[in-house]
Amino acid sequence: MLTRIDHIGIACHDLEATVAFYQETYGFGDAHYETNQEQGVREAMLRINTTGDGAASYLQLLTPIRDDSPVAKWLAKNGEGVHHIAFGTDGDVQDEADGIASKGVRVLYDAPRNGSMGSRITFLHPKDCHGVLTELVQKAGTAPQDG
Ligand code: MC0
Repeated sequence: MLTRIDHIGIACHDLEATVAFYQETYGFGDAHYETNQEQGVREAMLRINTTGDGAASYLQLLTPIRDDSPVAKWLAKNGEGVHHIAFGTDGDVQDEADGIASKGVRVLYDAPRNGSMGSRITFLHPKDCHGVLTELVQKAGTAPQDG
């Protein structure tokens, strides 16, 4: 089941300046920084709130580390702004993706990949989701291999 907005992904050119904007303007706390080579991004996670399933909701600020990454391509076309929304699962992310695929939505990965803070993630095609690139997230510690 999808239980939360896990994060909203925001593409930006200057990660540090964008983090500073969110901290200074809204008072959000320390950022968790990470580089995801596979996705071609450096990112900062700003926690907004904890959620009823023991997880949390975040803003995810993303800047590309390669010109051929999805975020670089998207930034070149659209400029800075909201890039995707991510829903959190309370169970296995592949099971969730399979259920959604059975409704005719294209799942972009055959198997979950590595996301922020040890999570397992997959994506749904924006053209099948009314123009919204949609990510599914299973937080760290809930996959069979984590137990
Ligand atoms: C592309 N499109 C989007 C979009 N990206 N629409 C809404 N939101 C987006 N973010 C639209 C384009 O405008 C275009 O529409 C059509 O989809 C095809 O896009 P494209 O530019 O030709 O690019 P493709 O087809 O090569 O790739 C699009 C696709 C790709 C969504 C398949 O970006 C992808 O695989 N994304 C998933 C991975 C990802 O985004 N990673 C970055 C975040 P028109 O109408 O012009 O044809 S990594 C992350 O978030 C991790 C670290 C985490 O959360 O832990």
